[in-house]
Amino acid sequence: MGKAIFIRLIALLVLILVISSTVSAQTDVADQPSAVQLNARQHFMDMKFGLFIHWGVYSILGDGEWVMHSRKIPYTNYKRLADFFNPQEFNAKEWVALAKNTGMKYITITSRHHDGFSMYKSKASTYNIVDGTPYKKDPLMELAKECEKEGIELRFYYSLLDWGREDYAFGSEIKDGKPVKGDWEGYIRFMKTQLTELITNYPSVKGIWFDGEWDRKTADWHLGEIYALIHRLNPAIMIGNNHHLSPKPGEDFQLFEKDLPGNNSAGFSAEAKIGKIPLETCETMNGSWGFNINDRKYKSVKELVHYLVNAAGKDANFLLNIGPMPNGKIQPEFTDTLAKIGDWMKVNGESIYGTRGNVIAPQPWGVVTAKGNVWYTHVMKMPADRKVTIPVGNKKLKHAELLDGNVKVSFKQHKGTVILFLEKAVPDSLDNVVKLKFSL
Ligand code: FHN
Repeated sequence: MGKAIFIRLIALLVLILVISSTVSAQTDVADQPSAVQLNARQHFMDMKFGLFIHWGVYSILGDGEWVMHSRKIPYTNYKRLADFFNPQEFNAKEWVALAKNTGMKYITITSRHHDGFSMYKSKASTYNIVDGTPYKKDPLMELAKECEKEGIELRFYYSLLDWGREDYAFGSEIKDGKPVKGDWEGYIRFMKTQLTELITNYPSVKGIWFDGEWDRKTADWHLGEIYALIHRLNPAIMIGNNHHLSPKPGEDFQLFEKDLPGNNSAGFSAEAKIGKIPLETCETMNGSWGFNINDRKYKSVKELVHYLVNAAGKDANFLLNIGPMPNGKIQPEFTDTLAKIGDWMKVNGESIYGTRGNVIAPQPWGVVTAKGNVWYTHVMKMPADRKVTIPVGNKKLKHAELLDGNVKVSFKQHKGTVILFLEKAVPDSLDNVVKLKFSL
């Protein structure tokens, strides 16, 4: 072989290597999060409180979003619900104002749940609210515009699982990483097209919240490609996946369902080790995600405020769910409770927003959140002697006051602890927040 040919061969080889590494960079998640992603994560942790919305054609039957399964409705019959879905009273302004007045900083709404119905205008499936219902309008577009106007972040829930599509072939056995029936590659392509629509047609969207991976634990979901696609389209979008497992490469926040991180009280998170990315926990206002006309197990204002505070104490955001009615209205039991949570947030929001948790382990009386040299002691269960002892190490406490009313609190610092004397606190208050200012 001549020297010139040899050099050409080497050059060709180098070119092939460069091209293949570029291609893999486009289809795989990056090893390290970008600065944009890291910023988005910090901002997300600062927001702390969001509104989760489960809304779809299932709301017509008033029995939750799993009604097709619980009532054993064949998919061909279930699909006809779209013919009656006409939420004339939906008003994006009212929904965004509700979130804002509750003290929430973001909204995560179902763009498509397990029934496969798209709540937005999708070219990839006519089974969507614009092309498949008498309503003919796109509520997600209206929400996106209103959220942008009001400074509320918008995020989309997206179901990986689909009960109705032939390419998904729900119920099929999985062999070698894919279902035996259906068209797995076709289904993955379909999802990529829909996600591209959601990101490019709603450019203000800041997060994608996946769900349903647990339906096919042994399938190859092509998540690396899907995550890389999302971050390529918009690096600032945060990806979370409710797979109930430890975080996977490419994910920006870890989700916990009906569960404070580390507690596994709902039984979903046995396999989920807490990772190094931001955390979020979601919970329902009664017992249902989608509208359920019979579910009257409403959680009290106190329970929900405590959930938010305990989540913040564990460094997690709280995503509180509502299931709007089929007419687009939100039931008064929810709006009343949310208004009261909003009142609490107006006084105490400073002890939640922008704070970080895991300052000290949760105590019998409550938790601590912190912002630099300021700690917020959340006394949710007042000790009978009205004294609270906080381990503070070698930090020097300068000043302590009740956040509600700025009432000075007396204290004693002793051997690595601070003892607060809370005789001026209201014992049955939802949460007596004591602001502690330490010296620098
Ligand atoms: O099956 C869904 C359910 O309908 C709902 O969307 C919740 C929300 O966290 N996630 C799934 C169950 O894990």
